[in-house]
Amino acid sequence: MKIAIMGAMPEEIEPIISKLDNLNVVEYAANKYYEGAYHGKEVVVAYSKIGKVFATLTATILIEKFDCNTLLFSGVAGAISNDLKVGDLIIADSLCQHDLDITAFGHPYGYVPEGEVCVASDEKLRDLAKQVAEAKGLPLKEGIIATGDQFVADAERKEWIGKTFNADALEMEGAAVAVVCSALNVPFFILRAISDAADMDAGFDFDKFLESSAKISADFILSMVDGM
Ligand code: OS5
Repeated sequence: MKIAIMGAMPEEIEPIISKLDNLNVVEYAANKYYEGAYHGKEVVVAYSKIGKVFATLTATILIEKFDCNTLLFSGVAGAISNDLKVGDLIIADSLCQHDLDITAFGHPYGYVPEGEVCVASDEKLRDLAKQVAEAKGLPLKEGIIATGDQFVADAERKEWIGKTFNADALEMEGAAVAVVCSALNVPFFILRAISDAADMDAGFDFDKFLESSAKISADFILSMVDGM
C-alpha cells in the first residue's frame, strides 16, 4: 500500500511532513512531492496549490507517477451547517462542484453529461475515520462537501450552496480530487477542519484559524494512517 496525502496549502501538509521518516523530496510539474514513511507505512505527501485545477493535477500525479493506491486529503473548510464550529472535523460522504453550471440546457446545478452531481468517497476509509474519532473521543460530522473555485465570504452565497447541494461545508479542491480518484478507481477520503463560517468574517477567521485547524485535520489523518 502506498498512501497519497494531499493538502492545498503548505500549512495543511507541514504538520504531516514534519513527522515523516526517510524524507525524499521530488520536484515534478512545478511542485514538490515528499516521499517518506509514517510509522513504517509508505506515503507521498504534497500540497496542490489552491483550487480545482491544481488539485486535479496533483491528485493525478500522485496516482499516475507515484503509484499511490489510496488518497487521503487533509485541510480546512468553511462551515455551512450551523452545527460546525471552528476546529470541528467533517468527512465528506460525497462531494459536488457548486460552481459547475450548465443549467441553461436544463441540467441541474453541478451536473455535466457523463458526470455525477455528487461523487461518493470510500466507505471503508469513512468507517476507519469513525473508529479513529471514537478512540480519540472527537466528534466527527459526515456530510456533503461542496467545492468551487471561490473563497466564499458571503452569507447569501453560502446559504444557496447549502440549499442547492444539501452541503454542510465548502472548500476549493475536494470534488476535483473525487473526480480524479473515482475515474482512476483509487479509494479516497476527504477530511476538513473548520477554519471559518464562509460569511463576511471568513477572510479574517481563515487567517486566524488556518494553522490550528489544519493541524487538527493533519493529526487526525496521521491516526488514520496508523489504522490502515
Ligand atoms: O485552499 C483554499 C480552500 N481552503 C478551504 C476553505 C475555503 N474555501 C472556500 N471558502 C471558504 N470560506 C473557505 N474556508 C476554508 C482554504 C483556501 C482558501 S484560499 C486562501 C488564500 C490565502 C492566501 N493568499 N495568499 N496567501 C495566502 C499567501 C501566499 C502567497 C504566495 C504563495 C502562497 C501563499
